[in-house]
Amino acid sequence: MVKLYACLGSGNCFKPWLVMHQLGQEFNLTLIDVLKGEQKSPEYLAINPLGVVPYLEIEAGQGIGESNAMLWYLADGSHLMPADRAERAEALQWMFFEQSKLEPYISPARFFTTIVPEQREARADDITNWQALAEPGLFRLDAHLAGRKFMLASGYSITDIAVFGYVHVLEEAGLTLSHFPSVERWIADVTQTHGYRPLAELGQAESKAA
Ligand SMILES: N[C@@H](CCC(=O)N[C@@H](CS)C(=O)NCC(=O)O)C(=O)O
Repeated sequence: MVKLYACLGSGNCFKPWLVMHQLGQEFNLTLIDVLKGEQKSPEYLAINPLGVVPYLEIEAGQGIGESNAMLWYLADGSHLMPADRAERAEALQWMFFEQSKLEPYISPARFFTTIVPEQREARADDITNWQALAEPGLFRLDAHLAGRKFMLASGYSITDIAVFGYVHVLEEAGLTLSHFPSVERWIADVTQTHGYRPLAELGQAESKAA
């Protein structure tokens, strides 16, 4: 059985967790407390030398880093992977967009606004900067989603899940969802898809390996 190493509250960890729930795939979950630095422990570095989560162990000694690569692996051959060649390329396009134009700004703004609010004041200038850097990507995403239900024409896919991971919690980064009305409508549609589970449930029910 595959094993997901993840931390609570992370949009990146949420992505493979949600895909496995939506595909009905069994998995083990091991929680890593990044606030305590467990991702840099010798035990964890022996599993994932990059020292970050998420990490998907597919068998002993073999695993995948990078959340969007995990989605690609997990969805292979399923209804969450677009069947059309051009759409698979479009899926990758949006996954790279998510990791270059959205996640690098929404994630730290959210971290210092909501996850460690005691550091919010000290990082106020950085937060303002990250919010400003996130906005062009969010306006681009909003324009793409205007008039379409999901990211790809063929319907709900890992493309939506990759982008959803951090975009659906943008208000926790101090951004304003109503500025992006098509994104707001799309978020509501994603939460209605089969097997959807919210980020707050990550770590609530799964078996937790040591
Ligand atoms: N691009 C990577 C990002 C991985 C990442 O930076 N994970 C964060 C949590 S969301 C982490 O482990 N941070 C702790 C650290 O960098 O030490 C992905 O999509 O998986």
